[in-house]
Amino acid sequence: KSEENHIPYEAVKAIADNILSRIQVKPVIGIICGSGLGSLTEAITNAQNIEYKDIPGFPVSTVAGHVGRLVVGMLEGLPVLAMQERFHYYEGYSLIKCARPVRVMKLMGIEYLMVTNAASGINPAYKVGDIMLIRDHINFVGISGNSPLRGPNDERFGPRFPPMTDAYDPALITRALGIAEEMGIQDVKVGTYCFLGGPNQESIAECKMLHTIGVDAVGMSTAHEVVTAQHCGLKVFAFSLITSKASLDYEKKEYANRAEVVAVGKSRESTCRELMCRMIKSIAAE
Ligand code: R1P
Repeated sequence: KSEENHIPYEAVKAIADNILSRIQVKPVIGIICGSGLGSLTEAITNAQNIEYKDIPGFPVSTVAGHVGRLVVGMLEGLPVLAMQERFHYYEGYSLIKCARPVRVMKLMGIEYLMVTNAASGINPAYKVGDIMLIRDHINFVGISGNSPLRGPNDERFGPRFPPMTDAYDPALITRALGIAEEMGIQDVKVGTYCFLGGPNQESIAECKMLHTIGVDAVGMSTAHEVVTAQHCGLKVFAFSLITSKASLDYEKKEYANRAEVVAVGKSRESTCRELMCRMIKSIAAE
């Protein structure tokens, strides 16, 4: 039950203080690395690693191959904290628990949240390897009432009914488009991400429905983190790496698999890392 994982403000603060007491810097940027994108952390200098299992009150990743640690250090002149990697609803945690690290970041003093994920392209114009800047989301898990904000609302985090307009900061998207152009990234996309519960991949009929309602890419994460970040006033920048193509046609079936996700992540890791670094550099220059 969601309620089981609800912890009070003071307990979130205790986790934040525990981490702060063990690190040398005070991060202002939080990064959540998507599947296959853990190498984003390789750009962090003076890196200090803390395993999730060594942080009292922190969840622990259960996905095979996931590292499960915080990487704290400097990136482009700013102190950052990166999650390598995240918690998914399908792992058995409530959304409240999956998104708990976002609140921990907030109480550590973090101001910006950079979110990445591996997603499947629903938009027929999308190709495997494309980068999609996320402009908005459709939170299928949340629409029916399963929200990381369910339960008592503590105003110290944010209001009971937070708006989701501009949850993905429009100015950061505009800036990223300029950076992508400078980098020569071919055909960067801007689109709508859809969060489904997983862990099964989408059926063909589901993909056709998602296409009809305006989804560009689909995955099993991100929206609950962004809802939580928007609630507590973090500025969010997010992008998806398109690691597979969804099937929209019974005559052209696609069979997404985990190895493909990891391989595409590997082939695009340096581009994703550079985009992230340049975004952080631009924030440092603000
Ligand atoms: C599927 O291979 C996994 O990759 C994506 C999907 O959501 C799913 O968890 O992971 P991230 O969203 O964490 O990148």
